[in-house]
Amino acid sequence: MKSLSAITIGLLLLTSFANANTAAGKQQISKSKSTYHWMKFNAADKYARSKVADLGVTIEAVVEDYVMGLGTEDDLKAAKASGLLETSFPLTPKMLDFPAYDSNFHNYDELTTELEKLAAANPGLVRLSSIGKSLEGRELHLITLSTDGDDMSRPAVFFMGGHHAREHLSVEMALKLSQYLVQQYKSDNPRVTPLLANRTVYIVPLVNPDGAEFDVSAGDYKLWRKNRRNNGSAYGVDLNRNYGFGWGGGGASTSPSNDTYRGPSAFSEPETQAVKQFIDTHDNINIVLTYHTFSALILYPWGQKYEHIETEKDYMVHKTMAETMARWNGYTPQQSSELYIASGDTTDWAYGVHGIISFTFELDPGMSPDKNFDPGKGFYPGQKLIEPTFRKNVEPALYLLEHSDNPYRVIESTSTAYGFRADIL
Ligand code: 0X9
Ligand code: ZN
Repeated sequence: MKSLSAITIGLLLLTSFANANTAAGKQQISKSKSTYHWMKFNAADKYARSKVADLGVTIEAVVEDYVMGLGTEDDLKAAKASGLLETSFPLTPKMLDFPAYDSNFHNYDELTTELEKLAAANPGLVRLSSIGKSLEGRELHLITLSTDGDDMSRPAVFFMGGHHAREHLSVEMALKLSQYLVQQYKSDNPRVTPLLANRTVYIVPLVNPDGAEFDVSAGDYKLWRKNRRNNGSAYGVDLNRNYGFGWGGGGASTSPSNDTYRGPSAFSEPETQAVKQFIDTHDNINIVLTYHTFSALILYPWGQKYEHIETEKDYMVHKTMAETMARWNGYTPQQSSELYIASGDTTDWAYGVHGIISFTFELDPGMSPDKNFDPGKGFYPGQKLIEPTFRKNVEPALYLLEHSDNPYRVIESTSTAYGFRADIL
């Protein structure tokens, strides 16, 4: 199930990290008394990968019979005790620094300015509003693209980026998508113009602005993932473990200091509450796509269990759409739990509660100039990756918009093969 790019990652990971780490005397990255460790586990199947996810380690790449993960000092202890750990080493600043040439990424203020400009220059097409406020009071910006004042009368796709603080590339994807659709509409792109005349596009580029700001607040990266909830002993809730469908199941930590901390209760966080409230009140949303980084994957429910979606036609729609989109972006399409079990994520909730066809894209990892995976760039892949990653993901976004009136159209041609009757599609 793994893509070639993932295999390339595997070949490069160990040598690159080993080399980086032999440069003696490098200061280790510290975060709240913790050092981050890169870990390589023997985990040949989804069951073993789920065991790793249950350790609290965040899984960052799946490579043949191994997974690469990231965790704190405490996570490393648990990893050693698990018997699955093969190697590990601490990350160095050089691996994490945000180089000066990456200034094309947008921090919160820059993102706000771009969205304001887009809305001001395109009245009647673009509306900038907010789905709520983050814990620290930042607006959770919402761009609505609709040629109709009543955006809820048309079928919609809801795109999100930035659930995880350090996944800045996902924010750029959502921002660029809003800009691209507007530009193409205005230049009468024969595909985009009719599309925007018949659909509503909702885009929240940055679900976790507090975390993203914290991640870049000191002029370098902090490798931060969660929001900035003060849990007393530690900071942050993993917003992608905080949604309320199957919340509290596997692959989510009960420990506040852990990177996959699920929070004290489902929807305990204002950011996930805002997404929930928005989706709950917009029943024209038929498809959700949430951008993350980095593994080059297209994921769909279930993530909390190994079983397929029980309703066969829903399973087939997810599978068919994921496989179709994979032809354009080259990612690997699979059920989320094929990667590893994780509970409380966005797509399980959106599909589980609302029946919305829901995808997680894990965007591209950073590549070194010789096209090999560069572990130092995995989390911070460099601005050169923004444009090509966006380009390969335009077609999937248009495809989702085109099918948002009735996603089940994608399986009509296979309906006989799967025993469906036309009237239930
Ligand atoms: O673990 C996550 O939240 C996502 N990966 S990330 O590296 N961006 O953190 C993947 C979520 C996929 N869902 C499940 N496996 N349930
Ligand atoms: Zn993520």
